[in-house]
Amino acid sequence: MEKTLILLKPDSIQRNLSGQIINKIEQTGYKIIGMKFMILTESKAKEHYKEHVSKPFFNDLVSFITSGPLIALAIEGPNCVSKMRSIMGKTNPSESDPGTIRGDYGVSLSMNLIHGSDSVDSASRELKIFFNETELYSYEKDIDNWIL
Ligand code: 3AN
Repeated sequence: MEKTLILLKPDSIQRNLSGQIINKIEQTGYKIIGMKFMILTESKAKEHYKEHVSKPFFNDLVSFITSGPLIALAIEGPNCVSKMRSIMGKTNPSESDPGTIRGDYGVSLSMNLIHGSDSVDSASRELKIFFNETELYSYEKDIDNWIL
């Protein structure tokens, strides 16, 4: 089954929005199979954002994501990578549609509340940075059969 990594970035916690964002994710019907409250180490942050290493904003990205606690979520369900990307909204909150997480709550490009893996391959790589296999839980929900 497809899995993806979601991060509620430090601004979600600072702005007391983590509950609302988790609520939106839960309302999709997709399954939370892992959840962790943590402060990311610099080395894990660099590993997570390694595709951006040459970008001018890389250092700011690493210092922001390590600046305080975040919540890492592992989500499972058919097509969950692209579904989560669509409920997040575009990278720049000012271009994100109302109803999306960034469109409703985002205020800046660098502090845009949430990360979601952008492909199945990225999800597989990124999940390993945040979770061990034993920290991801397989369980049944009655609505599993309703999500196609
Ligand atoms: P997304 O998170 O929508 O997949 P990416 O992967 O292009 O976006 O960028 C990763 C993160 O880098 C974004 N969430 C955002 O916080 C930050 N970012 C992207 N572009 C810029 C930029 N031009 N200036 C500052 N920060 C940026």
